[in-house]
Amino acid sequence: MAPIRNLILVLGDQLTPAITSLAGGDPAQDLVLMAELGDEARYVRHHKKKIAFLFSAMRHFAAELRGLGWTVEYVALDAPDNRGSFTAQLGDAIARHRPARVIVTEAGEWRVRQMQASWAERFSLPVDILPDERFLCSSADFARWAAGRKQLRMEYFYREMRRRTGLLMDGDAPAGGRWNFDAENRKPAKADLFMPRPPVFEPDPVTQQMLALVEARFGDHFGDLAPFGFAVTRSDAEAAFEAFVARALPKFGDYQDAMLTGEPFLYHAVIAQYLNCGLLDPLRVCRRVESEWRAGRVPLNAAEGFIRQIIGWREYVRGIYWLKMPGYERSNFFGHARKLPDFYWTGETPMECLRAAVSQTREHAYAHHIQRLMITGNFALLAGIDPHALHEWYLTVYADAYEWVELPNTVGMSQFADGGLLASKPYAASGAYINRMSDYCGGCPYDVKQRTGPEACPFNALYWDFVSRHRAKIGSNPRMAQMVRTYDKFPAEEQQRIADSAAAFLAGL
Ligand code: FAD
Ligand code: DLZ
Ligand code: SF4
Repeated sequence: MAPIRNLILVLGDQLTPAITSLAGGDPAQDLVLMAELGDEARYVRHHKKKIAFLFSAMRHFAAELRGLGWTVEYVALDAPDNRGSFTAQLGDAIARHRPARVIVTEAGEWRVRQMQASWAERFSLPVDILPDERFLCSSADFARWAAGRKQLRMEYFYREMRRRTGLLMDGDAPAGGRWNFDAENRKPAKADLFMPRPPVFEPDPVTQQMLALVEARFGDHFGDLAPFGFAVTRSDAEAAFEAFVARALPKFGDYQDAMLTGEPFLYHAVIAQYLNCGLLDPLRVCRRVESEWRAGRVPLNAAEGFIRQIIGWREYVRGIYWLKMPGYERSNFFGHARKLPDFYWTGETPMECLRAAVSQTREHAYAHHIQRLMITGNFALLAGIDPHALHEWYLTVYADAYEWVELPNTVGMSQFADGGLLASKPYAASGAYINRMSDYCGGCPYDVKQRTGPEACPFNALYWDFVSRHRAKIGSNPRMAQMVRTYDKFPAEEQQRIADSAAAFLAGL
């Protein structure tokens, strides 16, 4: 190969030829660098399945790029010249190839972006850090939208994004006359023999090799490697998405909040791991879903609900992340400090809802949104778990977890640790909510109808104890004030029983 003009470093979550660092490059003159790095696999001890998925997807992407004519220097985890970190690996490549400049697309995480910002000085070389155009709203655009607003609310941001993309718009008006059809999306699900399941992709030789390597190097990390069925190529990720569109999307809206024993995926898309690493494009999947609605094959509440998650929530949480980092990571509005209970790792708890959520997380590196928010998240909030420890748990255990999306969902949405910047009220709920939206309680030794005592569902006393403990902080929130008033109407003896039950349960954690 002729002397290298530019060295293009492609990160593990930038697996698309359309990424800005590659889009302006020239396969004839530029060299692509990719590396499987110990530091990235261990900055939290990621789920084994997540590491195997991402490294296999990276290997397949390197092959895709070679097919497009690129020269790729791919540093495998067990290569003798693997330097273990982005900075060391890049330094090594610069010393050997002496490129004129380095080109990267901005990293998704603060931590890695700090590294990128240090490289020009460190290596005495121009380093172009290009915007990540997979997102529809840049950090600067979000900051402009947020400036001067007393409250940031996803719903208003989402409307802007609908107007900007034209998705589900009829001229200037939202399709169907409403922006949001969530009121129709709260149905509990029933067991159904014909429930769709995400397709399973048999590991090819590349993935099989990766599974063995991950077992050898990261065998002590959380999670099961087998069964492994994730897509690791763009075409298989597309096929997984198409299977969702054909089979699950029509009911996505109706059952979005439902939870069912033995059905970890229900009518969810199970595509966040593909979107977040670049195998699927967010705008393209939204346009595809809109076209299904326009063709009359899916109802509007399903299409709108799905599109809102992506152009609304996904973009909104990323905006908040970049607006508030680095301080956001240590938010702790309620001053919660309790250690994360061991059962978040083992799944060993009699509480059936938590056992189910943790067990499937261990097996699939997946739980759907309501399990994350209303089971593991809700429990942590009520029990007063340290939000930073919980953040590290979510970042570790899900195949789709990257800090830019996980942190605001955990710290902001689930733990209200930012004091209400992201969410309009704490997502705190007693066992009654879980009983309404799932079938877990029927198989649980605790009684969801009892509020206090050793046999009562722990969520109940913990919920009212949370309301009582934090009344000063939540009482001014109109949506929580009603709960404070209800608590105040309980007789003093009942309030005492609540405090005693919560304390006894927490002491035994
Ligand atoms: P579906 O329910 O089918 O939704 C479709 C898509 O919408 C998802 O693939 C995702 O890209 C997007 N989406 C839905 N909800 C959100 C949301 N709240 N924020 C951002 N995007 C959303 N999502 C991640 O991608 N990575 C994370 O690390 C992550 N951590 C979370 C932690 C907590 C505590 C909570 C409450 C939520 C978290 N989420 C995270 C959001 C959401 O739970 C997942 O995106 C979703 O469960 C992924 O499964 P799915 O692809 O089947 O999603
Ligand atoms: C998540 C992750 C992991 C586990 N491993 C690697 C890796 O070895 N090499 C790599 O380039 N990227 C990896 N990633 C993704 C990076 O952590 C990701 O680019 C940052 O989180 C910034 O978004
Ligand atoms: Fe969970 Fe309580 Fe229901 Fe048991 S009774 S499954 S702990 S909500």
